[in-house]
Amino acid sequence: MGLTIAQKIIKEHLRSGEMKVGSEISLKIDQTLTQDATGTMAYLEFETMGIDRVKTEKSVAYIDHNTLQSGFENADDHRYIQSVAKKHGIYFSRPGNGICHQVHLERFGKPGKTLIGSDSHTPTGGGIGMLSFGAGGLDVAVAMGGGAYFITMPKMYKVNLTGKLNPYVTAKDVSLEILRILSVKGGVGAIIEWGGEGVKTLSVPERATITNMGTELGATTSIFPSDEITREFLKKQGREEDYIPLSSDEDAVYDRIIDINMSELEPLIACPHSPDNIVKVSSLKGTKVDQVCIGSCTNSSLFDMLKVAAMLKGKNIKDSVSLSVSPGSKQVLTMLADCGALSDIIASGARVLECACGPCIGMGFSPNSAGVSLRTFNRNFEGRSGTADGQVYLVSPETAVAAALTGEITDPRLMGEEIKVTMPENFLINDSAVIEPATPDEAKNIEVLRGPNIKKFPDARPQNDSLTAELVLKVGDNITTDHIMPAGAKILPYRSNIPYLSKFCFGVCDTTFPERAKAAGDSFILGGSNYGQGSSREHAALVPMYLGVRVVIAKSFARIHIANLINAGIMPVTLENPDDYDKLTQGDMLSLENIYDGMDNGKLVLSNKTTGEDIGLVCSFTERQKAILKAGGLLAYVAKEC
Ligand code: MIC
Ligand code: SF4
Repeated sequence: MGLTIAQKIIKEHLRSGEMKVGSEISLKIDQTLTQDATGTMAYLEFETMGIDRVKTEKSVAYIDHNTLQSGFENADDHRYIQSVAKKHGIYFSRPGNGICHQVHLERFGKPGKTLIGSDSHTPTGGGIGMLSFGAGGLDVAVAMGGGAYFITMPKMYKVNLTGKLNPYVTAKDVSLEILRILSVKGGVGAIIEWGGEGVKTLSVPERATITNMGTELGATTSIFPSDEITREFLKKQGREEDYIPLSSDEDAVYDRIIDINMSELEPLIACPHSPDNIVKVSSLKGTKVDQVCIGSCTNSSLFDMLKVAAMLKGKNIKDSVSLSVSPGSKQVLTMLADCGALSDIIASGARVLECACGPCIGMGFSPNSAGVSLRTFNRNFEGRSGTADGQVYLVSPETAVAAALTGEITDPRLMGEEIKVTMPENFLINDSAVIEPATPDEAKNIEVLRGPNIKKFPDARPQNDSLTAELVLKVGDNITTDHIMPAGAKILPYRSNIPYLSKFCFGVCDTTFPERAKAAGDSFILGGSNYGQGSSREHAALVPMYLGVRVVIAKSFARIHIANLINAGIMPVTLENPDDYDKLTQGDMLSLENIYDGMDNGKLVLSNKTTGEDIGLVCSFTERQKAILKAGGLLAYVAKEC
């Protein structure tokens, strides 16, 4: 039987397990990346492991999320990451060099290699045929130390692309179309491979937009073939030697095939507050727009920015609209400046922000009260923009510019003739903002610089054989990590200070949660389906762990979050019968007995002491996961193993 692209890469990197859907496998990891908001914690964890030098082929530490430096906290974290990177063999991408996924694609990613990153949009690397996964910081720390990365062997989905995008219809619309078809849960447990004749019409940045947003489907990752277009991209980046061809076998078998005819697509838009809340742009015609933001790891390539500049050239944005443009990398910004396109953007009235995540993670540029904000980003979860009642829509750069120029949601196809941009012969290569690690000899004398905001990593506790505790919080379906542990300008600087961060845990749902959880001592949380979707931030597990949460019960979980819960020593269990969700009320006293036996049998009985009812739970863990939970989290487990 033939193999898919992902299966071929998995086969080459398999460290343990059988490539059987649903069973646990572990992979050798060639490259890692971190960003600052998750990186500080990941490097603290790496240091705890006591390994001198990373064992990967390449590890890169990016500073791109927390760049406001509104106090000493961010600056201290940057300094810590820079020094720890230098000492331990990690490349350091300075603040200003760009968004991790954009820079990694341009400068470091390689087809056929494996990459894990402490950021959920790491699958962007699939745009050049790299098998890349978002993971919690602890998993990245372990991979840097040479340890394998564990996943559940995914199903294989194929999206068969035919046709060709029409003018003003873009790769972003392809991403939104697949979200419309599959929803934010539709990719869970699957790798999405993009194939078919249509693939040849898409450039690497367009492919990367699509693999980037595969994260919003809940997919394990997404990947494109590596072909002549990939070779051309790498050649223009001065690294043709990194190219290898990669395609699926003719007789590869897929669990599901989805057809998308790109010629039939039209501009789409994701409405508040979920990336799968998709309608046609034309159906919202005339909706007044207050703010437009262009950028993020989804749409900040040179290709995107040149199109934006071409549409804005010689025009002024509407008085009522505020427009921000954040180029994805120093390379993109410099090339925009060199060819004059940056001047066209500035002249239109746009505010050019630095090459960083910025508004995407609520680091400034929050919309006005109840403001309508059109963003070329990948997430529009409630409150994420920093304005609690902000109405965020996700769109392509073309739809974004159309709104900025007209002041209302406008089908970009009405904006006149097709825009044509000419991509340069070569990209401008200048890696001056990437600092190389020290040699092993030099490293001995490098001091790691820690600021006062870096607090001790909280100790996880082993799961005991029984637990009686209160259900401190009951929440609904599709709870995101932005609900559990919000980000944004006010909170993000404290990512290395779990005690402080804990004051904001679940703030979007219930501001009384932190106090109540602390008072309860041990506790349970109950969620609906797809609990923990969204980011890879392990803080969404570490902070509840710090507040005493021992078990999270849900109808179903998102992939990265379930791994983060186990790594933090919190036991994730699912309801055997999802309808039993209604039999549990916040405040109920719950009890679990014989937890260890239950872990072995895959089943537990939850006694609701308040109502007297018993509820069946499924707890299917691998031997390794059981050992992690019993040890009190991954760090304790790794320490025991060494
Ligand atoms: C996000 O887009 O939500 C983030 C911020 O990039 C997160 C990482 C984090 O919370 O630091 C992600 O996607 O993993
Ligand atoms: Fe940064 Fe936004 Fe991309 Fe997350 S989704 S990495 S915050 S640009």
